[in-house]
Amino acid sequence: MAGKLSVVDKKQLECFIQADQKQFDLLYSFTRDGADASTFHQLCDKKGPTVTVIYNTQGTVYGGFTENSWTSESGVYVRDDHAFLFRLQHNGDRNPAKFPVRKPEYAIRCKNTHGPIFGADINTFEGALTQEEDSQFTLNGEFTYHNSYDMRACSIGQFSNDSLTITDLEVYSVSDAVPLPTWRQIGGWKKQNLEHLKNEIDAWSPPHGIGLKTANILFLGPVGAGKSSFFNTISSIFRGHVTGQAVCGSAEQSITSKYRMYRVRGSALTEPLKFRLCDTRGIEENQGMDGTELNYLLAGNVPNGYQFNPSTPISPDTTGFVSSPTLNHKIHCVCFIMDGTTVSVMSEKMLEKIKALQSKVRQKGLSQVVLITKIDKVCSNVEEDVSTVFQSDTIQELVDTVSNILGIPRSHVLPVKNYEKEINVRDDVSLLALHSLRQILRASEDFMFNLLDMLDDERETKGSDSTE
Ligand SMILES: Nc1nc2c(ncn2[C@@H]2O[C@H](COP(=O)(O)OP(=O)(O)O)[C@@H](O)[C@H]2O)c(=O)[nH]1
Ligand SMILES: [Mg+2]
Repeated sequence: MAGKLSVVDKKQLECFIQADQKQFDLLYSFTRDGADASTFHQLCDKKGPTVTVIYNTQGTVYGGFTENSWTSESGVYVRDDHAFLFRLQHNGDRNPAKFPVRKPEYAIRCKNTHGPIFGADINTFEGALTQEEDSQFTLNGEFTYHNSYDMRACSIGQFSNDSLTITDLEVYSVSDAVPLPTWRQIGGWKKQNLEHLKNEIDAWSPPHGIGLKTANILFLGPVGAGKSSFFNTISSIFRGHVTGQAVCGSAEQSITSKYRMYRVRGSALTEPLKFRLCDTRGIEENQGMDGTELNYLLAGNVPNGYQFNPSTPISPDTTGFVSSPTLNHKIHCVCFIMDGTTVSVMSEKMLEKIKALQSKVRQKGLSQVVLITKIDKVCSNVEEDVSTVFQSDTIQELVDTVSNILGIPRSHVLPVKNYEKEINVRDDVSLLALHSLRQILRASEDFMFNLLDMLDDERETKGSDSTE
């Protein structure tokens, strides 16, 4: 049994302990082993650093950490300068707080007849407790506050609801985690890595010398792959909350039928970033995007906001058709967006269609990148914690498969999880999405540098012609 602590809670505790990565192994729990002080000592004594976690019936999760081992003494206090009490959830909501030890000489108390005791503050239970109806337990210890721990302005109600009715008490050993091997390095998953990426993308602009104001990135992929959602994900990161500017979803009316060259900005007042994400209708086996339409899109003939019409394909006679597009209208990089849950079982016909579109992109000398979406549905570890993506064998295999199917180097095949059911932005989701976006921008730079080379060559040729 793995215990009830979620990945997010474990990360929060790592942050409280001020450690990089810790491994939490469940030593003891009321529901698994029975609420008995002697069992607690049998399973938890001499185990080094531990965390005791209490879950009450009101959805509050709190407890204490000690670096020292529990032992079966007759009631001795053990000094611990790094012990602390903590709260993870309050009334069902995440509400983390750390309360450091104030009198370290009284940090924990080891008593063979009792469960975990933190200072003169939390005395959990004594002897054996019986499980009540509704699988509850009532602790028979005593909670008195502001003794050995600095509770700051937190009242007993804000800490534990002043309630001793709980659903479980767990003790985990806390040890240094052995990092799993990763198959792709991205330079860290910390908040500062995210901020760094955000600043880098914020400051990004096309190379000088070709007169380009923005990079135009076209999303191509089957209906429902997550094209509109990827734009929303990027927009959410810069706006600071999950947004739904591009309509997405699987219902008929939410399927994209307009061509939109979206700009990304932090707020209505800030300057847009120097790239546009171009969302278009999806590829379908028998209809949707075709080669002619794609050529017009790549060349920059299709006006922003153009409504696709299945019965009359776009042509130079279409209202708004941009007949003399400049480099600023053209597409500079194509990003294929594939649904990670279905890509390995794609029909032959769909694959043929995508390959035909790919060859049009290649003919224009444009860079291609593939995003694999919905990786949360492919791997449950990734669903809980996106920062495990490059430790997942399943995702690695998926990247290999897509790279083989589409003939695109693995460095240009990027797994992402879009914001979809979330209300708030999450660092792990944002970091992976921005990392992918940076790869896309770099791919668009490849095309721009080729263009710059050509322009330089032309200038040199002209220069040498005029000096002859
Ligand atoms: N779980 C999950 N769902 C996603 C992800 N990306 C998109 N979706 C969902 O897939 C559906 C289709 O997405 P949408 O962006 O409209 O696809 P589009 O047709 O390519 O624009 C929507 O219901 C999204 O919420 C993802 O990374 N994870
Ligand atoms: Mg869409």
